[in-house]
This record gives sequence, structure tokens and C-alpha cells, in this order.
Amino acid sequence: MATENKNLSNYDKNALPNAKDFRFGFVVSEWNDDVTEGLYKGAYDALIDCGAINENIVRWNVPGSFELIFGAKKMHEEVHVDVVIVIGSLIKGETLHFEYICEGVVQGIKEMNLMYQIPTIFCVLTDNNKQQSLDRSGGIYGNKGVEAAISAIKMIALG
Ligand code: DLZ
Repeated sequence: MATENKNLSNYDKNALPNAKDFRFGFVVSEWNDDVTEGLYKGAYDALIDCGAINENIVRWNVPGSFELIFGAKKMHEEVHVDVVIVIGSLIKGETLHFEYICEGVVQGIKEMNLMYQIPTIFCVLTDNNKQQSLDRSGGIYGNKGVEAAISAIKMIALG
């Protein structure tokens, strides 16, 4: 597994631009909220640590990962932000539903990166079981939300 033996929370904030003037938009899925809240907390804390201010961070909730697509599109079109970060947790079940939703969400977010001038950062865990997701949302492998926050800062700085 790509993240095994890698701590997702490691970053060097001295190598990053200060985020104090950047505006961040989050769209967070409520499915598996023990995982998505961990991801959001990791991302939020990393942004604050890198200089972002609370007033410049907007958060919307949506019911499930599939709704991240519409939520992110609406945020791009209606809110003045420099980046949109989508947070979700898809956990494999016994049917093909997981595969279809994963495919739909990945394609939807990919298209948004082609459509808008502002980047959309993909922070959606796709795991075989809940433990794998917990391990990556503030557990033994760190927090993928932190990685998403650092990616967001780097993508804003890209211009
Ligand atoms: C229906 C569904 C299932 C089976 N599993 C998940 C999941 O693991 N993670 C997640 O974020 N959402 C799941 N959903 C809900 C869909 O994303 C969506 O909210 C519904 O299909 C309604 O459009």
C-alpha cells in the first residue's frame, strides 16, 4: 500500500509560503464522519500552523462523497476562495456501489480541475475497511488531511 510506512503528516512549513492571505474552501462528506472529521481536523490544524486565519476558511458539509462534486462546483461558483478541498471517506462494501461512487467522484473532481482556474484538492480516502481509513485520518499512518492542506498551499502558490 502506498501510504504504509509513510507518515502523511510530515511537512516542512519553512519551505512553504505563509498562508495568511490565502482563502480556503472545504466541502466535507458526512458519510463515515469519524474519518472525515479526523481528516478535516488534520487539514485545518495544518493550515493554521502554516499561517492561515480562521476567517479565511469556509466549510460546507454534504451528505456523502458523491455530493462532493456538486458541493465543490457550487463553492467554485459562489464563494471567493483560492482553493477548494474536498474531504470524503469511501469504504468498500459487498456490492459494486463503492467502485461506481469512487469512479464518479474521481472523474467529477478531475473535471473540476480542468474547468476552473482555481484548483480542487482531492482528499477522499478509498479503503477496504474502516481501520485502514482511521489509520490515515489521524492514526498510525498520520493524516491525509494534512497532506491535502499542504498540497492546497503549494497549488495556490503555483499562481
Ligand atoms: C451509498 C453510499 C455507500 C454505500 N457508501 C458510501 C461510503 O462509503 N462513503 C460515502 O461517502 N458515501 C457513501 N454512500 C453515499 C453516496 O456517496 C451518496 O451520498 C448517495 O449515493 C446519495 O447520492
